[in-house]
Amino acid sequence: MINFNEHPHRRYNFLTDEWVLVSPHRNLRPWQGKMETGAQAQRPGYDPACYLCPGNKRAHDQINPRYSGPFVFTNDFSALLPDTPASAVDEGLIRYKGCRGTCRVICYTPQHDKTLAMLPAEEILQVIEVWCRQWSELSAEYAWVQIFENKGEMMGCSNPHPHGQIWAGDFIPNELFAETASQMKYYRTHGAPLLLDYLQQELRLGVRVILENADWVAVTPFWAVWPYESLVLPKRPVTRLDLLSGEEKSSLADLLKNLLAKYDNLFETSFPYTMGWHGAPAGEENSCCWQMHAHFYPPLLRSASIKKFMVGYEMLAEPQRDLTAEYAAERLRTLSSVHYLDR
Ligand code: H2U
Ligand code: ZN
Repeated sequence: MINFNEHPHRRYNFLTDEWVLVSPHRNLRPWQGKMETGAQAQRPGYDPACYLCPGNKRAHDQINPRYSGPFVFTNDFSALLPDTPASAVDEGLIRYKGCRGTCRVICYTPQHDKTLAMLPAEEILQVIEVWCRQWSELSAEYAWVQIFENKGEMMGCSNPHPHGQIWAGDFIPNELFAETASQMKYYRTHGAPLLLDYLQQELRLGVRVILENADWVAVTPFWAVWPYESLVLPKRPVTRLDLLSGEEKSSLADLLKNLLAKYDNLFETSFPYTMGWHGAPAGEENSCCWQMHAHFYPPLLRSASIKKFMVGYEMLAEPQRDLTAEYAAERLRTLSSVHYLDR
């Protein structure tokens, strides 16, 4: 076997059936320049100009209630609408379908100056409970519910008030289609969920495990694309978010608290990322092949300001990374899980 840390190689992503190019020799040169930390402007606990703060006005003259826990509302600029008429065209190589759906915004807390990483585990648990309820409610009507968060300006987040989004639609998006196909194919030949077998292998090897507790594991996937990417999985077979037990929701809050603190501690900055949940689509017949999970895709590479650009080769050929997944996992594993602002 080649030395992963010295030679360019390609790794296979079993979940999406794609390859990623790893060029670790590009990273062997010593760290140059200082490690910048991300000095961030102090935000007030309440911002009268913030459209997500309690009691404030949003677009279209909607007024937020004076909420005290997580607060969900229908996105005033939804990308999907519930009343789109059914229509489809299939003319030669021109094909389209009308689609229906809805988009919601979830404010995690009324406190404008917090992030999920800075909330106590009990308040992260309230967010998890809302995710589960929203998933159940919207799954009753729509084929796919995507819960996600874009965090930080670097990831295109439009407002620092801690919030995420929920989009539900009457179709299965590409990423889910690929994950379902791979898990189904694996289940048919091995009779076990792909991600549970993968998890067992990672727990045996240990090198890519970032942290774990009684119910959950966070790993840097072997096939990671983003520098400090992670995959969060329950240890027990669970196909969908709304099938988690009360205990699993609490232990998830603890795991997220620790993982997010490690992320913030890495460059002593409020770590940007896109994160989101995947699980068996509602009404999916062969859902036993599915293992629910969260993906964290953070863009930072070397410091609070230097990000990995997914550009030339990545856009035109295939994703490429410099840090090995093992290196990234080890750095995160050895970092404190006490948030640097709480020390
Ligand atoms: P992002 O920061 O991830 O873009 O999420 C903010 C969402 O809030 C965004 O989708 C919505 C935007 O459409 N929004 C409202 O629904 N009402 C507003 O008054 C402003 C922004
Ligand atoms: Zn606010």
